[in-house]
Amino acid sequence: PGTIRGEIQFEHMYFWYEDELPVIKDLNLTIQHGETIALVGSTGGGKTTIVNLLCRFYEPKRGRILIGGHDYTDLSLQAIQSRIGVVLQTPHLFSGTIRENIAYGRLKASQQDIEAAAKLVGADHFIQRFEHGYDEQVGEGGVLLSVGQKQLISLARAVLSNPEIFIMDEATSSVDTLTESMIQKGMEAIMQDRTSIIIAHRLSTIKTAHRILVIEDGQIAEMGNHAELLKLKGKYYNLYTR
Ligand code: DGT
Ligand code: MG
Repeated sequence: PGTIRGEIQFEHMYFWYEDELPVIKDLNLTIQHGETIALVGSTGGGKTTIVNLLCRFYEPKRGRILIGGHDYTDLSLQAIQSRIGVVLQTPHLFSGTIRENIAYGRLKASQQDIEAAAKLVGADHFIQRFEHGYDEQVGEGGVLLSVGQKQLISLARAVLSNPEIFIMDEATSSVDTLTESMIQKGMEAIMQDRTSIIIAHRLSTIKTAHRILVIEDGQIAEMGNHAELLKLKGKYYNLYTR
């Protein structure tokens, strides 16, 4: 008991948006507590939809999702979202300072914690260069920042929330590869002992995942670790060597 804290299960899950075209088709998957899963696959395959469902922005049309062994529709929305730290494919900042955007309502967060989170994700160096540092205004929706900077601030926000489940949907897609490789170790430390789901088109960032799932047409087309999938010489191999 108590060992399935961050376990996630998808049971015979189906989903479609309002146009009713099937997007997720009979997804069955158990992600162990502490496991790092990577979702890859061609555009439109359903990866972000899986994240939307897990955060309960939408609910499954058929089948169910269990978090920590409980059907998640029995949990409150707030309970679910407080257990999940998510960096969305399109990062959302609100008008305010960098500090406020990282703290995101966590009124008790100290400057030290905020800076530690920013350092871990490689955001601290560009924040320090602003005239007002952490007190710099980001503008409406973060217009005064680049997409990569917004991504790193969202990442720092997710890190600071210290979640049981950590989800990154193309979280560093607009960050330069040097910064990305510099934060790799920090990100691995975050993912250690948490259930983590990473989505990335840049496959170098997901090589170390425990399991990689190729999602095609709303289904799991291939599953295995990096070495296993390369040996298979299938879809993952084609994505990787393309
Ligand atoms: P990506 O990010 O381009 O690699 O693609 P995925 O794998 O994240 O795909 P996803 O889940 O965004 O889209 C799966 C399918 O669902 C695709 O046919 C587009 C469709 N879809 C996504 N979001 C919506 C939505 O809000 N409304 C409707 N009607 N369809 C959507
Ligand atoms: Mg997506």
